[in-house]
Amino acid sequence: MYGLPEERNRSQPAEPEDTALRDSFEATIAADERIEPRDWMPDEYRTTLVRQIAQHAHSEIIGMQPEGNWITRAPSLQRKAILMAKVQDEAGHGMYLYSAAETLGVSRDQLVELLLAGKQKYSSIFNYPTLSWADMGAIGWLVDGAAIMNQIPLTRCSYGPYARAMVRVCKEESFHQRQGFEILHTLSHGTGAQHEMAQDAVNRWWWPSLMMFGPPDDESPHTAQSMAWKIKRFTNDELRQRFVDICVPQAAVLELTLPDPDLRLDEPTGNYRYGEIDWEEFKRVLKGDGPCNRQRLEHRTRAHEEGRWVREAAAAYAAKRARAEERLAA
Ligand code: BYC
Repeated sequence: MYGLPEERNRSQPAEPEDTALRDSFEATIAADERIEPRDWMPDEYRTTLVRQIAQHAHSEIIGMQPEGNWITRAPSLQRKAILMAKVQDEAGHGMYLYSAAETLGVSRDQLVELLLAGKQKYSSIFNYPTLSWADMGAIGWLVDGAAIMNQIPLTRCSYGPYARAMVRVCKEESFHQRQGFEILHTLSHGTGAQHEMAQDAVNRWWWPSLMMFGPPDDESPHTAQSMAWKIKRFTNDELRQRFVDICVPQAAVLELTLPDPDLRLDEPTGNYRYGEIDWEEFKRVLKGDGPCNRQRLEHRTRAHEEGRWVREAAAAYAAKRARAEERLAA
């Protein structure tokens, strides 16, 4: 569907400063049209997209672990089937995203290597443990809810393949968010112990969910340029605020409390003001020192090694079929 990186590199000018190409790129962005893989783009635009899309893809794949942990312990067959489907969806999202990144001239293998070497990030949220079944509800409601808030604007991202991948991802995330809400609703309206379990999960996932949106705007090195390129449509703080505003009434329906004594409605703006986020914790998790960082990467590395024979067998089979087709065509 898309040009191979080698092909595209040949068609690109040796001099990226070529003003006509740069002007055409800027005009496309200004007109709110899409940049496509064969179009000329500044190196920094390409690098930013690879960084963000790769981090996003890795998050989907590493994000399978906290929930995968509960598949064998789901409280009913129906819950188990739903959770399995959700975790499989995350794998699918990872695949669309690696494919979108490949249109920028990097291979999935390269990106996976960078992840396993600790040279590319994945979302901070997946470095927290899932301690009870209620965590499946809190992840769906809060983590998938935050993900949708961040990803819906990405369907309007200036880079075509990323924007298109986001359309389907968002539809599936929306189902994930509702299933999480439903799990929490069932628990919070169940026995006293179940209500307590739901509240405990929300207490643990609330603050890390707010961190998912990234550092505050005045400490976010990439936001200004990504907004100018229309990769990001809203800043980290804008999306975080929208998320808080949506969650407050939903928490009331769930009959659960958000663990923030400073949360209050600011009448003039209609926004909920929230307390101080522990940015030191966020930085620690990003540096690899969160509760589950080591475990997540070790698990991913092991799964990658154990899956090597499958990748080799699939490649050998594809080569064999290609040879057979060549023979038939000759
Ligand atoms: N965690 O200048 P900033 C899901 C990094 S998965 C880790 O604001 P940017 C799901 C950032 O990369 C959904 N790192 O950056 C799956 C940058 O790093 P560098 C995951 C973070 O890119 C399974 C540095 O901090 N969603 O839904 O403008 C089960 C400075 O930040 C985080 C996405 O990936 C973080 N939370 O904005 C359930 C969305 N925040 O420069 C659910 C796509 C920031 O050192 N990504 N950093 O490399 C984005 O929208 C943007 O990249 C961000 C950050 C808003 C996250």
